[in-house]
Amino acid sequence: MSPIQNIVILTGAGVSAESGIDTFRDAGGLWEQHRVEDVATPEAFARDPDLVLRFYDMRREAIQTKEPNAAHRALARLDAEWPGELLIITQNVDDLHERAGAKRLLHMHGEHLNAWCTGCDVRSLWTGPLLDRPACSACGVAGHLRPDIVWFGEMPYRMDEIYHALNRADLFVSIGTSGAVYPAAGFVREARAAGARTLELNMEPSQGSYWFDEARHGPATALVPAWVE
Ligand code: BJW
Repeated sequence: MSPIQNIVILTGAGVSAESGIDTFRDAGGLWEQHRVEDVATPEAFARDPDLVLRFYDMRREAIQTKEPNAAHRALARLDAEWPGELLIITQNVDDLHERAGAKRLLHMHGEHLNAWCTGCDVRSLWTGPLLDRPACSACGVAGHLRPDIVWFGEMPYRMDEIYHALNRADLFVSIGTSGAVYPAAGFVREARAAGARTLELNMEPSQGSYWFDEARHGPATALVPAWVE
């Protein structure tokens, strides 16, 4: 087997669970408390913007009280020390990877701490509430800001970069994701087809566990540091 040089890591809500951020599909997760179609689609936002903005204002406020955990820190250490190519693709919209120090990081489903002005198409840092329809800091016009989150039916970000990295990967590692949401759920097959070894680190077998060469099950704060060492 040739030595590993290029690593692609996909992370999901399970990596932030032990920081106190709810996952989506676990018992007690966000989708048990809210109907996806009420809060995470462009149609929901068009139908009831107040409901959607209130949901995201609440989550934006909550993540600012959370801290990175041992899994985020281990990945940041790997990022700092790995001499080859490495890309952390996160589906998470929190900022815990970057607060732990990760640099080679890409948010494919957007970021809680960004607002997107659909008037001028500028995305900017936004830590306060959006419900009171503030003005965009770029164009100054009020009423066009929405959470910079990729909702169902919308195109995830930076897909060209992602597929480029997957096609160069020698090792693909999926951490804390259920494998229920596409296109992320298909990355393991893409990387495999390009010849990568594939590893899953998750609390339980994911929906796509069949596609992994190896799977380790347990909490991310134990599995990820142990894998990185
Ligand atoms: C632990 C742990 C611990 C717990 N330690 N582990 C039919 C077939 C195929 C596709 C489709 C279809 N119909 C529609 C689609 C497309 C759709 C889709 O996939 N739907 C499925 C539901 C079927 N996808 C889209 O619409 C996407 N866009 C798209 O496809 O565009 C077209 C396109 C085509 C081709 C190429 C490119 C584009 C957009 C998807 C947007 C997803 N957005 C969300 C919501 C954001 C809003 C918000 O944050 O409020 O993103 S959905 C939600 O799910 C969020 C997450 O990023 C995403 C993934 O969830 P994740 O991270 O896996 O969390 P969970 O909760 O599911 O799993 C957690 C896991 O962790 C579990 O396994 C636990 O066991 C584990 N865990 N604690 C380790 N301590």
